[in-house]
Amino acid sequence: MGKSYISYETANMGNIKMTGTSFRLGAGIGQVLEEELMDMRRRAALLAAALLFVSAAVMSAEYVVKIGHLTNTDHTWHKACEKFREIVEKESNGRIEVRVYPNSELGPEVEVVDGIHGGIAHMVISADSLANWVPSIALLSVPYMIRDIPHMEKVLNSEIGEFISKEIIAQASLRPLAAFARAPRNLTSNKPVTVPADASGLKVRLPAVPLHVAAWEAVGAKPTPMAFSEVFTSLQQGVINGQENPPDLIRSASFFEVQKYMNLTEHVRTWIYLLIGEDFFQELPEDLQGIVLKAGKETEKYERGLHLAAVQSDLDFLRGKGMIFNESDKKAFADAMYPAVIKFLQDLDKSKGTRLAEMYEQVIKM
Ligand code: 2Q2
Repeated sequence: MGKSYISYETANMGNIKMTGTSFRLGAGIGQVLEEELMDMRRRAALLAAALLFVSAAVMSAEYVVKIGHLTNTDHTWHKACEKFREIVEKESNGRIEVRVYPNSELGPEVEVVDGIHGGIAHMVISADSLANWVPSIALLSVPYMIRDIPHMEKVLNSEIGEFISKEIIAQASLRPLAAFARAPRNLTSNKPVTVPADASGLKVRLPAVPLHVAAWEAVGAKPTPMAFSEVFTSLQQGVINGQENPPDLIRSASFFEVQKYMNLTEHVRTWIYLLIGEDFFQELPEDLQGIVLKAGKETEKYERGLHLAAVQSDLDFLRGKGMIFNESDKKAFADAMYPAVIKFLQDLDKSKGTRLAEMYEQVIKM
């Protein structure tokens, strides 16, 4: 055996650059040295494998996407975010890593929006709470406008739906990737609320959305806007004595533990978006943009299936938890809210140049 020379090549493994040691051995080496040499080779191979393993573990994705939302992990929104994560991580071969933060862990909805604008968060589930940025989104808060899911889909896919989507990109710098259908909002309380007069003086928590406030003031309630994550404790402590949300969120946040009545007011039906920060989206290379957009569409389909299955089971669950379902007089609530709602839309049209009163008329004719 002549001059032997082993080396392992410079290995470039993610962040770790490793240059191999070379061993030079003289001629005329006997069996012992030969064995030693084999041993060295084995050790070198083992070391290389170990380093490769370590580097794979510390190798970070090119992009990390943080999604913040307000439901628990059993809710369809969370499952949808998990689906989005799966698709995006797989399709991008790990170039994008998605982290989902449920239960407002990344902050309440509007704070996540602020976080996206500040570059520390990337995605959120939101809609009418974007009213501060996007005046036209008030359309999604109009009570007794959307009748059912087929009607919702018609509106969403109409020119009006397209227009609102574009406004969200232009004015809130957020891009809708998916739209999730929502169950109708119901008022919960510790006394039955059947007609508007029953809500008189009721301290009702609302999301900080001006049109919701106008509608409930018209009914005679005392609206108290606050973040969703504070509602449970506020109900428990009596800071408020009612709140209104779709049954799935009443379930997700365990409001049934502190609210006895599910008043079937069914006052707002709408949808909610899975949104990504537009600046962040524009930073992504085109192929990753395509993956994100496609994943959004798949997530929408997946969530719709889960949602349709959840609507009845959420009601059954809440009944099982002892909530008393109370038939509210929807016509009476609609009549009480209508003048204030129309005036709100007209005022906004005047002050912000929106066309909401006209859009409302179009939507109810669809
Ligand atoms: O009560 C809540 O906070 C939610 O149901 C909100 O309606 C929802 O988060 C919207 O504010 C969406 O922007």
